[in-house]
Amino acid sequence: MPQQVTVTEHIMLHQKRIPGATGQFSRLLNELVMSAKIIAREVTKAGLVDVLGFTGEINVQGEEVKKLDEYANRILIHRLSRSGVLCAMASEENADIIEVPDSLPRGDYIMIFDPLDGSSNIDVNVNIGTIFSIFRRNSDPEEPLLAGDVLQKGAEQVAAGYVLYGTSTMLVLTTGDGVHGFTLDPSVGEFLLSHPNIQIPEQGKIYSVNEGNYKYWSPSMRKALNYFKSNRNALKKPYSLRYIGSLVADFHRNLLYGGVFMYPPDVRDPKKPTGKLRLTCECNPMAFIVEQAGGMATDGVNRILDIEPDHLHQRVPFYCGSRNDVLKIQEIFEEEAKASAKKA
Ligand code: P6P
Repeated sequence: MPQQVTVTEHIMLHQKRIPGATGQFSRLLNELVMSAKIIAREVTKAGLVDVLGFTGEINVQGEEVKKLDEYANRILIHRLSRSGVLCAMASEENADIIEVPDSLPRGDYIMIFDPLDGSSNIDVNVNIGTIFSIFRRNSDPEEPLLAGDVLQKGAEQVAAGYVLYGTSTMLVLTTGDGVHGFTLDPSVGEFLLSHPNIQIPEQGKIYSVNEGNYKYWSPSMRKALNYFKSNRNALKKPYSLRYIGSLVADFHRNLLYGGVFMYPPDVRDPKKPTGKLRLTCECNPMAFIVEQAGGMATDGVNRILDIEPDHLHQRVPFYCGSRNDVLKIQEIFEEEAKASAKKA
């Protein structure tokens, strides 16, 4: 009979390899797992609100169920605040850092999360996800929290992962020793190890980008896109385009099959000149995961994990996936920059 390893056992086994981990780390991840189970329960019912007429903690109005990202946010903040492990959190849904109040037990970790990324896809039953990033506090715990404790560069993450709510609910996690996938077995309510040591293929066959923004892109991004669509690439034939419009779903497919996800800067929305995706709650965790799986993640020039955040909701260009494909994008951008410099 195959060994069934729960995520809790995996964390406990791993904890031995986290220097100084006093069990805090395991408790934090276990609270996250509990939150994921609660969110998964509500997400799977989202389409039934008109049939069942109830939604558990969300009121019976249909539009409330569509605000599942608010619900997921409330669940995560409530449970993680009571883990006794965090001193602060930051959420894609909240403008400012959320400090754990003195009335609750506090710890030395900080979690940044997107509670339900891609939530606009709920109405059409497309996979959505929770993305998280975990840091240790650097400053003296006896002193007030510093912004720099939260705005650490991605290379300082101690763990990152996502929960993918879809045909099955999966937790994909790295604590710096590889990437491991756990699938929720609803019959026992446990996440079981289903994808140990995930490695992304070095060479992909898929590109993921919203081509609807083509006319808003730079010439170098258009050149990169045309590379993937041409016969003059590593495959000697066009890559396949796969774009779900939900980061966790697009990322997860590329992680397993190989491929590259791109969200470049565009001039479509002047409020988002550097792209749509957020550094701290989307790009950093995905970059940590993809590097641990043997892939790459850059902003087109810099390694995502080396970027020092300026502010909590900073947006960055994002190119992430199979190493050869991300390197090729960087090569095209470098060539275009040199050509432009010569013309100048
Ligand atoms: P677009 C979802 O809203 C999201 O934040 C990511 O999950 C996804 O990758 C991206 O936006 C899709 O954006 O502009 O292509 O619809």
